[in-house]
Amino acid sequence: MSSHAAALSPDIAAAPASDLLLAEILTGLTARQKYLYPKFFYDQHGSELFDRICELPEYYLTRIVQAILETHAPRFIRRLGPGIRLVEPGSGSSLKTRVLLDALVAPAVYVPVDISRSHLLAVAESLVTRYPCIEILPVCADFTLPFDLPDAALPIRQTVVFFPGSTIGNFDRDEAIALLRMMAQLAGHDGLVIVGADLRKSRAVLEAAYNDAAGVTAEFNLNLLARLNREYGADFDLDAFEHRAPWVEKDSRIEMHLVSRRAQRARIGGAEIVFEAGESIWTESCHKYDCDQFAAMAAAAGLDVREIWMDDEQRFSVQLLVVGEGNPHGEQDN
Ligand code: AVI
Repeated sequence: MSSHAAALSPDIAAAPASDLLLAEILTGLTARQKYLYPKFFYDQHGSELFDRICELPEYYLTRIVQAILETHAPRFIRRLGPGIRLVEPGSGSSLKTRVLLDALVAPAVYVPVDISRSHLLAVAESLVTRYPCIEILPVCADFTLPFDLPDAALPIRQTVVFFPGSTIGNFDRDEAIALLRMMAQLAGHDGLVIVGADLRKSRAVLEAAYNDAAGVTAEFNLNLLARLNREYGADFDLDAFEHRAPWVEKDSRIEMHLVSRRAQRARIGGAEIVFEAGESIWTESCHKYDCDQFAAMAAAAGLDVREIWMDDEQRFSVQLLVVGEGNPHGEQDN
């Protein structure tokens, strides 16, 4: 192993300005069906709550993805050899990444990309200590918008974009295709995109996963409004909203909503938001796929499925995608 000294990027890209975010929030809260983008879940507290969700007995996803990665990823990553740049959009606590980081052949570079600056920095600092032979270059950015990859000190031979945790399912079809296209572009010529896609299963299992008995998912959902109160001076009454997450069969997704328990008004950024009793803010969709459907989406983004890793019961899939022939990103240099 090389003894390359790891370093935090000195100039982490700026997070999106809060007035732009407020404009997005107000657009959502004044729409006919009120909505907020799921990216707003992930302030420091929201990221901690999400980590707790991942430990819940009902939330099968994290454990299965982890088991799939542990079974398949190390050998695969070692075979790629040195000079890999591993880019992880929405890296969070980088927990699933460890199995890849442990297997990376030095010298290598890890680029965690996350919207929560404080969480990103805390995680990056602990990674520097844990992986002294890997250059850690955190980027604070909204990964749904184009962002630049930071320069690495080392020559890069191949880029692997790692997006394992089913977050692709939090986007509708067109958005998911656009995101896959952006990942293909980041991966560039000869690059790889590794994406987790949760598979369709029974209503009972799915609804339990998003309506846990301990109420952590409800707290995660409500933290959105708490965050608007903390950061944007809003005055939402948290007790006047309730978490709901039904499985919507025809759209193959769990829909998360915050339902107003009564007619009420809330103020944010100089605007007044009016709620009828029973009206909801749609906060997240969690799409579940079958493999053919996912392959069609990947193809629409110019990516071909090279391999699929699954658990024995075929509850979750990790898809290895390569830039397809005819995709202009295949011609691009990194
Ligand atoms: C981040 N994403 C993959 C989670 C999911 O399962 O769709 C977000 C989540 N929402 C509620 N629980 C977990």
